[in-house]
Formats: sequence, C-alpha cells, structure tokens
Amino acid sequence: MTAPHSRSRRALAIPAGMALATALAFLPNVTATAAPQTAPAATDAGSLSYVVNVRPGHGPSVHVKKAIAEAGGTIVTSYDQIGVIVVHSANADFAKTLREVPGVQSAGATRNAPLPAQSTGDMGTPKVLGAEEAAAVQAADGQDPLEPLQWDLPAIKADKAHEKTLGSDKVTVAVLDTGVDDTHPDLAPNFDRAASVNCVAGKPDTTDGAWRPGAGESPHGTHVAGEIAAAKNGLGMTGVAPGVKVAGIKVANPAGYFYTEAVVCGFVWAAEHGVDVTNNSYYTDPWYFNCTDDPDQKALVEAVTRASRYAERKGAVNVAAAGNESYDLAADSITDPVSPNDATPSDRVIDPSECFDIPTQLPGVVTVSATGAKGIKSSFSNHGLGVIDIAAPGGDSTRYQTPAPPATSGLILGTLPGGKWGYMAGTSMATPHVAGVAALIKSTHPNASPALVKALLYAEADATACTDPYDIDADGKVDAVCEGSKNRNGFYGWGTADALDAVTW
Ligand SMILES: [Ca+2]
Ligand SMILES: [Ca+2]
Ligand SMILES: [Ca+2]
Repeated sequence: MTAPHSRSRRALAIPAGMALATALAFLPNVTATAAPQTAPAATDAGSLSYVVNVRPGHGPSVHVKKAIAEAGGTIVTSYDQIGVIVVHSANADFAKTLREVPGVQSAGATRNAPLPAQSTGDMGTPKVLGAEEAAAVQAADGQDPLEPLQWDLPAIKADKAHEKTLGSDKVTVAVLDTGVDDTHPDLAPNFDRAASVNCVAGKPDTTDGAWRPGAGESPHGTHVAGEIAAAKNGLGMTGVAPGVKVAGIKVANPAGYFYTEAVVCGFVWAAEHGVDVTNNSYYTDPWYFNCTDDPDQKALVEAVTRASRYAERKGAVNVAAAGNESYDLAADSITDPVSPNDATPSDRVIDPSECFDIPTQLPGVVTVSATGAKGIKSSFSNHGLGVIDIAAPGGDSTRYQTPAPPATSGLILGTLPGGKWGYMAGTSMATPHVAGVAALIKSTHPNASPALVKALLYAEADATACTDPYDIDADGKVDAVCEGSKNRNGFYGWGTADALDAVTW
C-alpha cells in the first residue's frame, strides 16, 4: 500500500491487501506518490498553522489576543461566528501554551510540516478520454454525446429524472476540493462565481478565478463538479443535476493537502453564500483519524465540527466520502498506516468510536460509500454499520464489476481541466452523485431544511441488501463483512441514491 497524502486519493481505488502494482494496473496512469519531501519556503520558515477554539459568538478577547501574541502567534483570521481563530506561529510550544489560557477551549497544530508545503505533484491521475474513443460513442436522442459512457446515471435513475426536470438554478452545490475549472464548456453554463472562492490560506481569497486549480494541480475538484452539474447542452457529458448551479471552494493546497483551516474557511464561506449542498470528497489532513484524546487532534475535530454544523445551520446539506481503504469504520480497532501524512507516518491502532475521519464521520454529515457498475460495494470502499448513510456509484476495477455496453469503463466519467473529460474512481466519485441527488430534492422542495432533505434522501434511497458473502475478487476469501438489515446496513446504509424519486416525491 502506498501512503496517501490527501483525501483526493479517494480517487484511487486500491483494495485493501492488494499490491500497489496490481492496483495501479487497473487504474491506468495512476502513479504512486512518495511521502512528500517538503522544504520550508524562504518566508515564514518554520511556521506552523494552528486553530484556537474559543466561545463562539464573540471575537477573541483582548486577553486571548494578548496570549496569542505573547506565545509568538500571528492571527491570520478569526471566525467569530464559530469561535475558531486561525494562527501562524514558529513556536513549537504554541498550542501547549494556548491550551493553558483561560477562555481557550482547545488549540492544536493543523500540520506537521512547515508552511507552505511544497507541491509534490501527482494525486491520482485520471484516465483521459481520447478523441477517437469519444468519437466512437453513439448517443441516443436527447443524450449528450458522452452520456452512453455514463452507466452511473441509469444506476441512480438520473436519466429518468432528467425527463422530468434537470433541477433548479436556484440551488447551488459547492465543491470543497482542489479547485474547479469553470472555463470548462460543460461547467461554464452552471457555474456560480459568487459562491466560489479560494480558502487554501485559511481565509477567503476572493480574487477572480482563485477557485481554479493551478497548472499541474489535481483535476479532482473539476471531475467532481462535472459529475454533479455538467450541463445538458449537447456537448460532452451530463451531470446528475444538470440544471443546478455548482461552485468551487478551493481548500487543497498545490500539494493536495486539505488542512483544517482551509476546510473551516470553506464551510463558513458556504454557510454565508447561500450554498444548499456541500460536496466533501476528502479527509482533513494530516490525520486519517483524529483522536479526541490527543489535544491537537481534538482541536481539529472541534474546529471542523463547528464549521460543518454552522453550514448546516445556515441551510447546507454536507455530503462526504467514506474513504477508499476498505476499512470497517464500525470495527473495534483499525490500523492506520498513513498518519500523519505530512511527516513520518507510523502504524497507529485506533478506536474508530473515538478517532474520527473528518468531515465524513462528524454528526449530521451524510457519509457515502461507493458502488461499482454491478451495483455492488466497490472493492475499495470503506463501510460500517451505523457509519455509512447511503451508497452511490464510485466505480470499481473493470475486472470486478463490468458495465453493460455501450459503457466501456467501470470507472466514473467526469470533466477535467482544459476542456477534457476522463475517468476516475473512488468514494470521491460516489459522493457527488449523492450531492447531485440532494440538489434535485432541494429543487423539488425549495423550502426544505437540511434535516428534511436528508430525511428524503434516505427515505427515497433504494434499499439494497447486504452482499453476503462479499468476495469481490473471487479468490474464495471473504473481503469484507456487511452487517445490518436490507433497509439499513454497513455497505449501503439506507440504500442506493435515487434521482427519480428525488424529482417525483
Ligand atoms: Ca454536457
Ligand atoms: Ca426509491
Ligand atoms: Ca476475496
């Protein structure tokens, strides 16, 4: 197994126990990423970033501000609504010192590598659709040209839903990710610039276009955006909700790290810009699981919990990827080999009831597992009874789950920067299907609260019984155990997302 360094690696479909070389063979063009060898930049050398959590509703008190300054901290910004202060400091004892200050509820480093982490390039390369392959596709009447390749649309009845409605342009889904290339011709018609921003530094950068991925940066966010809302415009592909708006909130740095301060900024921005659904296909770096008995990690959980709850309070349904490591998130213990992914990771045995993959395991967040072209849990998808809320197509190795013709790939088609289309797989790709269905529900019920949208999402999902035994590679050995009933279980939660019910009920 490789050591993923960001949840954008949720695009990588690597079944547990599978040798990396084998895994890479079924996802063409995927290259292994070495643990980043970060070098501090000349400026801000040695500085780390911190979150300091105080009582919400007020700014930091004079007392707390003074303590931050005395401990060698510089305030980057303060989210007074939720009581989260973002600070830079080169003092190794900064968090420890702040935790002793009256009025500080928790404080912790958001990273282990000095600011800013240097770009390490590749984070899961998509399989770009070639011109020849695209030209060979025969679209039916009413289909966009590449739609016959999108087996994932009929898998959730989105094709039938589109005969009734494409969704409302009053609904916006924000993609918290590696950036969205809104100049793509399949995204431009539906892009919501006012709700888009760059949050990488932990505070909003509203420069025009700052939400886009930079040259050589990951296409992940652009792929996700197309899955949700690629326009039905006679060109390229069609999204799950091609009539809604999509926004880009860039929360991953050029190296692909989704740090806490950026994620907090993203949720707060979404909350205050009328976003109806947030799509979160990542985990917050550098810890795959944040253990609340660790004072630093506890502060990160606290900050992201406050931010995601704030977004929900302001009307957003938060949807997040369950992860690609074939973990049973309801197990008594999990061995996590990849954390922290910005320093030297070691095998950590954690209790998933006390250590959380955030934001996906936070209260209120919709947790999404992935299915392949046969509708069965993807070989790589995390699972767990009481953790998984809903399932949707995220793709799988074509060797395990092959789509019916005319589709040719078991992976998921999406938009790529530079006006391209291509395939990726992962719970990262399942999540936007659920975000799209939530957007259709919100289109049908414009006044529905996030709680009601979620209730409808789960009630309308098609109950999917456990796959038992689950031996996806057919080697005679069970690869994962599904617990629960047909109506709610550890593989598919309440069931498989249903876009047709979303526009009918
Ligand atoms: Ca299109
Ligand atoms: Ca249904
Ligand atoms: Ca097996």
